[in-house]
Amino acid sequence: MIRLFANPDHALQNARAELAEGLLKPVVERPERMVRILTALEAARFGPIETPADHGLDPILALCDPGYIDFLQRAWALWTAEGRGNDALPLNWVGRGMRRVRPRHIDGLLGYYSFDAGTPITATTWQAVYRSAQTALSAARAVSEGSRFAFAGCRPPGHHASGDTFGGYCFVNNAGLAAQALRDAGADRVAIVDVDYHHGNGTQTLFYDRGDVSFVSLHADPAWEYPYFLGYADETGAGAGDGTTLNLPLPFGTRWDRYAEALDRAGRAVAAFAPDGLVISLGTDPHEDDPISRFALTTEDFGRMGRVIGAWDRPTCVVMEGGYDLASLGANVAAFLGGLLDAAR
Ligand code: Q9C
Ligand code: ZN
Repeated sequence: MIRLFANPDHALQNARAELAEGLLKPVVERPERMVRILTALEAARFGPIETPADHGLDPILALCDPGYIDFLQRAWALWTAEGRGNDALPLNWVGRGMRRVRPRHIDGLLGYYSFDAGTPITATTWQAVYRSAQTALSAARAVSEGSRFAFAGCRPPGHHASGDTFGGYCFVNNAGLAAQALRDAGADRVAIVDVDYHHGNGTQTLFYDRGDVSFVSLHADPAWEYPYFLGYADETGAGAGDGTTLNLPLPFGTRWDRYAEALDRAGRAVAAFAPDGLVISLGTDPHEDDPISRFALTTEDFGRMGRVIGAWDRPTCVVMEGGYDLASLGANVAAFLGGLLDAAR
């Protein structure tokens, strides 16, 4: 049995452009993505799509820097106070030799709290982000109340955001909120497995030194792919979290055979950690037709992925991350969830 939740305000994140390849290009993380996912889920008849409950700001503030959350809530007002009406993008960052101070001007704050120029803030971004977070919290609640599976149709996504940094179309780490919610509801250990094409740098950072939440990620080798500055195989955790991070970088062109081997390694790590709950950061951008990615999985492969992960046999909260090929996106998510359910029968 699976419960499904979707962000009713996802369309409020509807930005115009991101800086890419030296140009302002139309954003690829757009509302039509969630329309496609929900249409496919309805067609697959997994069950009703529920409106998430409001769990308030407290769980967000428990995982994130309050100064950062305050910035997200006020960024648009500070931006428009400069006489600007277009979407806000950062343009300046701390370089080597400079100081990691918190500036006062909005342009300084945007750089202080971000790591790329591809993640625009609009008038209604905070509302969309807040409700996306509530969607993940509601799915985690469903799992902790006994549902074997839950799906959080989060938009905007979250896995590139740490507790104080936005980037990669992400602002608040929805998967991290779900993992912490499972912990707070009584799970002693939670594993997060991230199958988005891009490394989940924000999630890794949030839990790097924690022994109670492990992070396992399959992604394109960051030596060649975004986010470039995290996600290498030698990052394995620190302090109490020593050995609880596992990065499995994969080359461009990766197909199911190679992916399945890495997923098997991920499964062995999860089994060894013996978690009481599992959070899956589901990106469908490993699909062969994804416009910004270079893996070669098919829709059928997402079904295989779901069956493998379902066989790990843990209460599982699936949190939506990336995936930008509108034609296959809905089918890929439905195939993955169908695979999970097949494995549990
Ligand atoms: N020309 C997620 O999948 N770089 N984020 C895109 C496109 C940023 C992806 C470059 C990719 C971020 C959640
Ligand atoms: Zn991605």
